[in-house]
Amino acid sequence: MVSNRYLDDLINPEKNQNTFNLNSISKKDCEDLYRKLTFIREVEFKIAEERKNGEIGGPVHLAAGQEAIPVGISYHLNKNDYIFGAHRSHAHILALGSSLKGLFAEILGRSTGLSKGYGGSMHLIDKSVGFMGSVPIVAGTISLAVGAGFAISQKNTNSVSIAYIGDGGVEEGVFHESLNLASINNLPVIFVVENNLFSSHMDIKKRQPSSFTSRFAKANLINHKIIDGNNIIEVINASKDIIKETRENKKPWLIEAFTYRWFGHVDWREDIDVGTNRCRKSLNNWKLRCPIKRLKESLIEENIMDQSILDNIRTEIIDEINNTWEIALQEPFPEKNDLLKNIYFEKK
Ligand SMILES: Cc1ncc(C[n+]2csc(CCOP(=O)(O)OP(=O)(O)O)c2C)c(N)n1
Ligand SMILES: [Mg+2]
Repeated sequence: MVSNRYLDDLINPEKNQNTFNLNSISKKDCEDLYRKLTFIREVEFKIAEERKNGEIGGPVHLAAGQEAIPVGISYHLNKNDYIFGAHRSHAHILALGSSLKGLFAEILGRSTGLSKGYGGSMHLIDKSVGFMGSVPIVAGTISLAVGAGFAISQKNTNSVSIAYIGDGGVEEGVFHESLNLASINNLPVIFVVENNLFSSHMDIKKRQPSSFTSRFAKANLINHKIIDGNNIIEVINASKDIIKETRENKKPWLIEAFTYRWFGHVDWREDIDVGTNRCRKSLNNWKLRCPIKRLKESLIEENIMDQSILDNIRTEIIDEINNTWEIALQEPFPEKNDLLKNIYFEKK
């Protein structure tokens, strides 16, 4: 039974700024996690910068601040699982090990991009790592994840299907229908609600009678767990048993992970003056709850790695990202004649 105090702290930006207990994770994994989180954060910063200076033509939805959720969940996934994202999915596809060059090329509309340059930032796919797709239509992939759950159940394999959903996505009818179908059919689907307390510029307090969306799991007799999405260790530990149980018992779960995005809804601005209750004070407090800062401080506190090693790793990562960006910029655009190629079915 989780205490109300714990739950209140999860949505209070002034709480949970502490370091982590790293006992459950090996030294090597600690380093890997730091690398992965830092890599994804710096990729998002690079995209923000290139969007700002006009190199990227289309909108980008950035997840800086929210990285611990996909990184922690992906820790237990493999390429035989089925993972579905939404409009803010750069972190999710990278956490699964997809190609950075493929992501950059896609965002730049190049033919070597993950969706051959036809989709841009919100249309990502890489089946080789289990990522089955992301779309801009809010809640658009939840029912597809349930479909994958049906397929797993028919084939009787031990894969799982993951649906990443925003707190805004929960407000679409298809979310509720999907929970119902997954529950009644005992499907191995894990609904991961990334509750960043905002849908575009609207605070959840103005939209819902409660900030906790996991109550909808209860209504459908689905087990659920509520966690601090900015605590990488908590995400890893909580999702470990849930993913294992879902593989074995073929029953859905819902994880509600609280977090906050550093940028505004779309593109590079912080948007602290846009929307309800988004202000400098709460953004600053959420930055103190940063999953990377907390991991870094924990690694130093427990003498696992020191500041200079951590800083060198970050510098190496930034160099790699900048080099990959330069390579992606040289990639070709799709051919004009191919524009209609993947739209209409053509009989061979
Ligand atoms: C069906 C539909 N309705 C509205 C929109 C406009 N829209 C795009 S993103 C978004 C907010 C979604 O919020 P949430 O699901 O919490 O995800 P977050 O942006 O916080 O990651 C909205 C309303 C849309 N793309 N699709
Ligand atoms: Mg949201």
